[in-house]
This record gives sequence, C-alpha cells and structure tokens, in this order.
Amino acid sequence: MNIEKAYKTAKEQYAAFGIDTDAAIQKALKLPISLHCWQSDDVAGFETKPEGLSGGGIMATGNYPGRARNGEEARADIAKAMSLIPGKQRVNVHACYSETKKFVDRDEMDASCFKKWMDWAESQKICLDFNPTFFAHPKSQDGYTLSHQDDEIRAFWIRHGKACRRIAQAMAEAQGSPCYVNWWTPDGSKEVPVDCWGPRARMAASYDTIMNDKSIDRKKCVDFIESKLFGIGSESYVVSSAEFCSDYAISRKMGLCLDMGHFHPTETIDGKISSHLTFMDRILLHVSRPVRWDSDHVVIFNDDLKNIFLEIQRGKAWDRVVLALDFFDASINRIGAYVIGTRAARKGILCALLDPTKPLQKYEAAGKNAQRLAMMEEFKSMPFGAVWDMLCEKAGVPVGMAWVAEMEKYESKVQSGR
Ligand code: RNT
Ligand code: ZN
Repeated sequence: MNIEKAYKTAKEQYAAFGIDTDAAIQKALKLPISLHCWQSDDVAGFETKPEGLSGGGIMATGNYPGRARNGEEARADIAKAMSLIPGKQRVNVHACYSETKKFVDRDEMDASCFKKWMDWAESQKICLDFNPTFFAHPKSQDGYTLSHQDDEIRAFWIRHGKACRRIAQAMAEAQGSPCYVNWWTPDGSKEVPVDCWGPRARMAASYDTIMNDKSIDRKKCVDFIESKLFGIGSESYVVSSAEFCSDYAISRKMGLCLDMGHFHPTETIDGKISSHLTFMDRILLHVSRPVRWDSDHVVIFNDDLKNIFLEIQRGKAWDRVVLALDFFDASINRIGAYVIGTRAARKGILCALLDPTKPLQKYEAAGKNAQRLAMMEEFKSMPFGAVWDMLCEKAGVPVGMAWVAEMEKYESKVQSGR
C-alpha cells in the first residue's frame, strides 16, 4: 500500500470541505499526552512495603508475564513503547514509584527520591508529571487519608501532599515546563456512613492546608483534583465525589480532573467539558475506558474517546485541557497496552482536528439540521486511515500494525526473561 498515494487522495477529499490535513497532522503531533508509569507494573510501585496492603479500590487484573519489577525495567519498557507511538509525550509518575536505597516514607519524600526518573526524562527529552499516592500504605488501610478523623493520620497525609508539590516544583524547574499534579484520594466507605459531612469538611481543610504553601509557584506546580463515583471497598460513599471536586476546584481556582471511568456506567464525560470550561481555566483528562465499571481497560478508538476530542476541538480549548492516560491491563503485553492506548488517543486527537467544524456550525446556525446530520454521517466514512498513516510516517514510527513485530521482539528478548 502506497502511503503517499493514499494520502494524496485523502488530502483532496478533506480539502473539499476546507480541511487542511497537513496542518491537522502537525498539530496532532504537537499536543502532549502524558503516559502513566503505572501500566508498566500493574500499579505496584517500587517502595518497600508490607505485603498484602489494600490498593485503595483500584485493581489491575490479569497475570500476563513480563511485568516491570523495578525502575530500570519500567523506564526501558516505557521508552520502548514511546518509540512506537507518534507525537509528543510526557510521563506521569506516581509518588509510590520513588527509588531510594533506604526506605523513605511518603511524608518525607523529596525530589532526590525521583532522581532516576528525572535524569531519564532529561535523556529522553520528555517532561514529567506527578501524582501523590494516597493508597497502598499502612496509613490508608481503613479507607481514609486526607479526610481521616485521626489528626495524626491526616497530618501524615498532609505532609505527603506538601512534599509532592515540592517534588513537582523541582521537576518543573528541571524540565523548564510545568509539572501537572493530579490529586486523587481513595477516601470513602463500603456502607453508607452516618456522617457524610465530617470527612468532606476535613478533606477540604486538608487540601486548603496543602495548597496554601506559599513556596510553591502555581505556574510550575499545576494542581488538579480528581473525582470518583465509587471504588472497590468504597461503593457507597466517596468523599471526593464529582460535586465535591468540581466545587472545590472552582472555589479554589484549581484544576479539575475528569476520569472517563469515574461516572455512572452510561455517563460519558464529553458533555461535561463545555460546562466546566465555562467556569474553570483548565481541566485534566484521565483518558481511560470503563467496561461495566471503572475497569481501566486499554483505551481504544471508540465514540466515547472521539467525542471528547471533538468537544475540545469545537470549543477551541486545546490549550486548556491537559491530556493524561489512566489504564492498567495486566492481561496482555504491557508494551502493547501502552502502544494501543496511546495510539488510540492520538488518533482521537487527529480525528477531531479533521472535523468540518466550520461548515457544521454554519448549517446549525442557519437551522439546516438535515444538512448538518448528512455531513456528520459523511465524515464517518472519510479516508481517515490514510491521514493517520501519514502522521505515523511523518513521526518516524511504524505505520499500521508494523509495531506489533517490534513488541514481539522486545517480549522475547527482554520481557520473557523476567
Ligand atoms: C483511581 C484514579 C487514579 C488512579 C491513579 C493510579 O480510580 O483513576 O487516577 O488510577 O492515580
Ligand atoms: Zn484516574
């Protein structure tokens, strides 16, 4: 199949609708997507910690061989995956991926615990994002952290939060680009509690204490708070619910993180984007794929995904949305998971950039709704694949399924020996 030839025809077809495919490819390659380090090792992390800790209601299922067991392996795997994915990438590190000779507890971490990640990021010419880890720790086992009723436990997690902002600031300074920090707490309970109010008041107060650190430059450490509907073990009550987080974010001028899997099973997040961005400066997206529940399946090129990016494109909001991935599938090759999920997200971006937004809006404004629907339907069978192939070609990554052979080679050479 001749990529150039197919692209030429596709380019003409899109141009007939006033769409510049070259410009769309260029822009799609530039928008950063933050790859989550936690797909590499099934959200286990690298700290030395007691066995059998609860994971805070999130769970990677499957036992496909080859999981990364340490920082070196995780970074090698992520680098391999990145070499097969087109476009600009960042890497999203969780605090539980700290690497130290001696155990350093969460409240005492500093940037030196992430030196290996930072040096690696520099060598890869990528930027890092950061996440405090409020789960998989002895002090989170009863399901509460920043909203805990015990002053000492709460103070421990507040110290962790403050430490994480300092780490993020150090990362931002080292990379000369902001570090996006996502705040997710598992706090909640299995049964409906009698007191739903106390934990929320304490959660807000804890966040206020963390965020009031004057030594942090909000242009360097850019914070987002992530809501959730439920988790395993927090089915009935989650402190940081959708309402709590959006109200907190709006009242504190902080960012909001929307995870695609954190709402009711048939509820999608595309429609929320224009609402939140009417009142907030920016949002962070955790691009994920829930299947019946918050299952964190590998992202695929489906309507839920396409619609998110379409909303951003139609609202001209690309510079107000931070894109990060959040999925963890332990049942398939993990490089494959990264490559499939990130390529799908990049495809979604390209697809949105090829939307005939202007003519559609013109039809809509004139009340020509049959014409509008006709054009939307027409675009479903436009030669998108030819433009995507050209994007991969231009980015210097394998076109089509050619990356699969690379994954297989890496699996037999590297992952199978683990
Ligand atoms: C959990 C949240 C959260 C985590 C990561 C590991 O439900 O989605 O974003 O997946 O922080
Ligand atoms: Zn998430």
